[in-house]
Amino acid sequence: MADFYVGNKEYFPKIGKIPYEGPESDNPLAFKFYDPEKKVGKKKMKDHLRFAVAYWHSFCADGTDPFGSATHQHPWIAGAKSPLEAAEHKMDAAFEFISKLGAEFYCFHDRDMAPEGASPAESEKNLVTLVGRAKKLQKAAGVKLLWGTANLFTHPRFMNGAATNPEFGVVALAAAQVKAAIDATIELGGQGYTFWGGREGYMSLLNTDLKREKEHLARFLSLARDYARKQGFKGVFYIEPKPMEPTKHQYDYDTETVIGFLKTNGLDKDFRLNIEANHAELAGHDFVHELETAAAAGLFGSVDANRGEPRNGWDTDQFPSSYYETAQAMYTILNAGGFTTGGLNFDAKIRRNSVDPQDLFIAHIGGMDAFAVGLEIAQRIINDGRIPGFVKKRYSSFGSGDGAKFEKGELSLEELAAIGQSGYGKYGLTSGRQEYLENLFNQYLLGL
Ligand code: XUL
Ligand code: CO
Repeated sequence: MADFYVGNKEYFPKIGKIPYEGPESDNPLAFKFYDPEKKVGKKKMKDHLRFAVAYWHSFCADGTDPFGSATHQHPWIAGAKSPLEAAEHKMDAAFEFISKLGAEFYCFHDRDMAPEGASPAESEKNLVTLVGRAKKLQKAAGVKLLWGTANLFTHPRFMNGAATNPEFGVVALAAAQVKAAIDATIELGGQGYTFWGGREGYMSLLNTDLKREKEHLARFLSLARDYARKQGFKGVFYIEPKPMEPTKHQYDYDTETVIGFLKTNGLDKDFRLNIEANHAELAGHDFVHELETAAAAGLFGSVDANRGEPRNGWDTDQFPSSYYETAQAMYTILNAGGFTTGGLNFDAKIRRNSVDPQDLFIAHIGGMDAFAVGLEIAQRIINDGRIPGFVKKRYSSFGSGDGAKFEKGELSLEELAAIGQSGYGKYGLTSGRQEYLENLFNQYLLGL
């Protein structure tokens, strides 16, 4: 990828293309571990990891929190004569950033890219205008769209939900927005389309018909799928589970809940899971639990890479930094066959008080390095074979004989019971060796 910026303005003038300098480097604006061309197993690092930059956190969020106003002074906002022009400047800055960082993908919501107009038609026109610009910039910068989505949660009209809104008119307006966002995603060659159910849930059951709302959600997703397929969309649809925030209870609570919902409604052929680390934590799960659960159902798709703050009960969306967590995640992802259409999207934001222009680069560099380390550790575990070998051996009694018959459904409960009685006293006290495996994992973590 070339050093790249458009127009007559460079928005990050003091920063060039981020190089790989290796673990000994003390340059904060260099990768220490992410070496895109390096082969790990059968693929290059960049093809394993498929990094994406999130348009909303990196170019729209301004550090505002419930207690304070904006702290991030985005240079691309100053001097624009209209919201549309501001959106164009923001897009130029976005592609300059993504290109200099060397991420291959990005993700966006319709409203991140183009401002809402005075009518649905005007909003769509704005989006089409910006999509035209994005198409050119994607090509020039060698950047691709991982997935697109519609923001169905910011505007006041969605305060009671979008597809699950009790008013039909709002559901229909949400459809207008999703239709335009699907068109935009197709136009930009998006490999996926994501549904995060921001306000698809409830605040109180006293005013909610839960059964009806869930049926409406299923209907809405089916219609969106049918429309996109009719338009020739070949990519994957993702549902991104989150248990709460902004609603008290969100219908896409966690991976297991979403799997049940997709299968109940015949959506499991087209939809997969986009799993976010911080959302897993809010649901009371480990990130890797959610990944493993999706993989076990054959529905693992993509990742929103970030981390929470274990002592907070909300979505802090911090950049991932724990090698332990990235190694666990990459081990599950590699075992699931790796990414196909999905990737690692940094749904993460720099802190409110990270106000230097280079902070955005440093945050992404750290996140990319953390996953590169995780990938290498995961590959080491697979190559060495002791952990996967242990798990295989642990279940070996199902590999042949009566155990294999049981798995194939060839034993009745009576037969199973008779086998159990004849083996009484022989089985059950085999060590799970968790501490040994944890020690091994720590050795791999240090490259030993
Ligand atoms: C919100 C969240 C969203 C989705 C896209 O918690 O994760 O940014 O990723 O709508
Ligand atoms: Co997300």
